[in-house]
Amino acid sequence: MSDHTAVKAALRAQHIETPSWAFGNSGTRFKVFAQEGIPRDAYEKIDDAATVHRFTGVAPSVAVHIPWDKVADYADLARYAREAGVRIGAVNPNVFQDDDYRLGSVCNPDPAVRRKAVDHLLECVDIMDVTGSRELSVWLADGLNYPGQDSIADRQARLEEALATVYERLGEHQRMLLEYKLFEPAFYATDVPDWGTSYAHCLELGPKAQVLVDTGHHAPGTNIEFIVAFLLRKGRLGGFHFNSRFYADDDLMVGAADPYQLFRIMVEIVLGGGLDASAGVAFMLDQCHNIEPKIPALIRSVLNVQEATAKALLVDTDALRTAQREGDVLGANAVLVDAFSTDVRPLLAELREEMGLDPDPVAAYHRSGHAEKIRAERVGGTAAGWGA
Ligand code: PSV
Ligand code: MN
Repeated sequence: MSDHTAVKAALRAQHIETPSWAFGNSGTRFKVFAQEGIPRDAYEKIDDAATVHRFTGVAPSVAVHIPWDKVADYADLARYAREAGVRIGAVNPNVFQDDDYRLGSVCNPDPAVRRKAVDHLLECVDIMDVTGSRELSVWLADGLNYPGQDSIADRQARLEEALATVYERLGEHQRMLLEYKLFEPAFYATDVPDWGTSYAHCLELGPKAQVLVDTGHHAPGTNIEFIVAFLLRKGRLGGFHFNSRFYADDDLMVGAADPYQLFRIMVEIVLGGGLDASAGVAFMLDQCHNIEPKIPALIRSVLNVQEATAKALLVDTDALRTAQREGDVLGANAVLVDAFSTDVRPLLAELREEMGLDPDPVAAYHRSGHAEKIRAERVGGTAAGWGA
């Protein structure tokens, strides 16, 4: 696409969802470094998401994690979000932080624990009904640490049964996104370890079940853009959890480790029609900002996705197709490299000015005094942290 007006229209339409949990304190298993000005409840996390949206203009929704974002009245939380200028996006059930889940949640050998996990998943669909959320974003920490610990096959059967129960409960405009992860916390075998397993379960469930690709959840060297192209073509790419990694599931800012990989992913999205609203691909962030300030890190992350998308939109698709048809290996590759090498910052600055935004959202945030304001206001109470 070389028409800049069309590129800007596509960028305006692309929405990037922030994760409520990225606004809270987080860390590694070695240390959680507390920061000042951290939200103390779900309402203040929504305020922070609204701040990211105010400066970027393209982050109008925030994913919640239950029970980390548990409130007495979800309709009130949804109303609060609307008034703050955002909406509640994906609902993420948490079936991994209870002592009962030591041997897994929906794959647990104990039927009572499985029931408890399914009940929580169903409770999250109830929350979606109230908040108007359309995505139930399911990630299961289920798996095995040792060979022989449990039957891999039986666990698949339990998984199938639980997912089917939840799938049946989904409303007409709701869908289930099934996230996979190679390892961690299970170190020997994970019950949904890869996109193939997730895809197979989604196929069995029905059209409202789609695969969620968390970019940090693969073995090193995995060609993620292949997965994206495949799933998109089959109508089963539900969305992303964007982040970047150097080693495992590092949850660093998307685009920080490998902007070229992010670009390649976005090229497949653009070429496969994944930016069209009808494709239903949810662009969500799933990150932890352990040592850096959280709001500017999330603003930067949104901008990184936008930059990669802008470059992907600048790929000269006619030249690409011609080179591909003619077997011009180097020519085809050069078309992609040219787009990747383009400095899209002026185009994005222009777009932001047209949207009534500051062309440099990170600088604008720092100038705004917002960080100082929340630091002064948010004293007392318990800062949200990994968990709550
Ligand atoms: C698991 O590593 C994961 O990617 C899932 O999406 C969780 O919901 C999220 O991280 C938060 O810990
Ligand atoms: Mn994730």
